[in-house]
Amino acid sequence: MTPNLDADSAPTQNRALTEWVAEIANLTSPDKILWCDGSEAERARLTEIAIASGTLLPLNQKKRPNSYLHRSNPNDVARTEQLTFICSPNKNDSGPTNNWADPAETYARLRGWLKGSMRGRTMYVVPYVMGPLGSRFAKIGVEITDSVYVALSMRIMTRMGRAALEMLGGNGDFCRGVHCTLDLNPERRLICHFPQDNAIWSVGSGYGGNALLSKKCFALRIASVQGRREGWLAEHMLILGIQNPKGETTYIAAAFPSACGKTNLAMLTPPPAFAGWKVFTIGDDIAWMRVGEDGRLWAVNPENGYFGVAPGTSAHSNPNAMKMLEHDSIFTNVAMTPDGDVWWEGLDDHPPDGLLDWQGHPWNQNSKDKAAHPNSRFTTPMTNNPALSPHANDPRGVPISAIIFGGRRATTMPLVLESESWSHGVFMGATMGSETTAAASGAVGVVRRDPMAMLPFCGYNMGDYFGHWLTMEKSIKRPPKIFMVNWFRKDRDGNFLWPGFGDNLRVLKWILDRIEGRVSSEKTPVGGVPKISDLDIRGLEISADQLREDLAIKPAEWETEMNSAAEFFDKIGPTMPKLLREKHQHLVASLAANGA
Ligand code: OXD
Ligand code: MN
Repeated sequence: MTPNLDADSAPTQNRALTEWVAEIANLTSPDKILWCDGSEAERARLTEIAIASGTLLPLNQKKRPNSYLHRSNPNDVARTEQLTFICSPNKNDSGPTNNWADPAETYARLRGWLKGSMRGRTMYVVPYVMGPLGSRFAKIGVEITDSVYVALSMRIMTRMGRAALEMLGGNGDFCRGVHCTLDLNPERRLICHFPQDNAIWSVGSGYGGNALLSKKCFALRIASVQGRREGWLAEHMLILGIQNPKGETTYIAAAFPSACGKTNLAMLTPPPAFAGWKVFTIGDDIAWMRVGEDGRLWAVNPENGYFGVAPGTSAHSNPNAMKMLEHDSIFTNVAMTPDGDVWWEGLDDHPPDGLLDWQGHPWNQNSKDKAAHPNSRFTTPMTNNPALSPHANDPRGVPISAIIFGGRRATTMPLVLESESWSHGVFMGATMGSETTAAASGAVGVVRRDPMAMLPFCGYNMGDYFGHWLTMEKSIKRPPKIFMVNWFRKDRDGNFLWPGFGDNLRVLKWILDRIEGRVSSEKTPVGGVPKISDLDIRGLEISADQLREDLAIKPAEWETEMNSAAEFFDKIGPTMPKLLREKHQHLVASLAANGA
């Protein structure tokens, strides 16, 4: 039986929305349509439904109130870049780094798959706002989904429900997201973006990065296209504020590929020697940045929660995260202890006896597989974060003084590197590479070019994206300084050269000193590096040799790096900005002059 599709039963006067919901309901034939209002009562109701169906397992409610475990289908544990498509009308608009499919053919194919697909299921209509309410940055999306896990997760990750419908009003536009899990068969799994229609269709996966359409699909792939059109930037960046002992706060945005420690950096706890310093989180994954009237770049975090990687999260690596996960969180694919708590590799050195692994099988220390999936996750509201910035909801955003690009690199990349100018910083971002991680399906630990950490998330031609970054210079009269960092360089024996985590504040402090002109940097062919004496290493056991090794620029390694960057630039082809090619040639020549 088709449910009541009468527009009068919808909690909105927006005809475009009610007609679209009716169209998708007619296609998918759900038993029920539920318009999510975002209320606490609704959360409780949906949680009961999820528990009854086995989608959520209650954790020990004394230890972790309102927290649940979700076990996903083992074939559905990470983003699937090979199944992710940009369906722009013109293939060149998606560019050589994205998969492209013809929009009309793709719509037809997906409609075929979705016909009657929600029979026996509830269709959740999830309206949401990205960005602080009342902000000029804010945008609306609506996700239709057949997954109660997705509906509950969207309530954590976005400003979901009534507020979105109020903002939408009778005529507002919105991103149309259709999500249907089908039977989770990888043969019928596709994540498709139609930037020209402000639309996303995601089918056959329940994994967060594929299924929470607000996140990678809207806030990066679709929004990057909107940002280019409207003159702003949608980036895969955390945003943090650093308060010095005088009480002055400086804001930094930083791009790192998935599972390279963005969440840890965004809520860093200063080392003991940094008494009086504080780090505040604005966001841990995505930044939307616009030029303000003062000529500075201002940023908001469009999200309202964190979808972070669990393994490696501990009282040492991220004490704030450990606090924020104490309640109101959904864990996905972590291990469960006999008393109904969570566990993952890196949480501590003592996996408790009697663990169930991420698939619910008994696990012990002799088991050959990990207890938690390497890409197991937590979903938690940002208000749980003890380090949340008082400006996280500020409609104006925060002014950005520095942009950092970072990768996971065992060699080549120094601890920190300063660019000479905006365009040189864009070149650094464009030539960035990183080792792959478990956040995407496929091989782990292979270096690939991942410019600005946006390779999987740029919704249009990457050459045009670089061009857009270069063009932004004209309107940013007071541009942030651009840096690169690498926390992951190793010595010859495979040991990390830098302790990382809270000690990364030492590097951020040097960056602040450079912004204020308090220290100088040493010029190298690839950018500026700190003088060892300018790095604040009070209370840190690290030798000058170790630091020198971590800051070393080795021309032969850079020659290999630039060869790989050249291959990438060639792959981009005609849209690759000439200015970046010239910078590349110039760098290769100066490396040769330095003995590469
Ligand atoms: C994420 C990712 O989940 O980048 O943030 O994969
Ligand atoms: Mn991410």
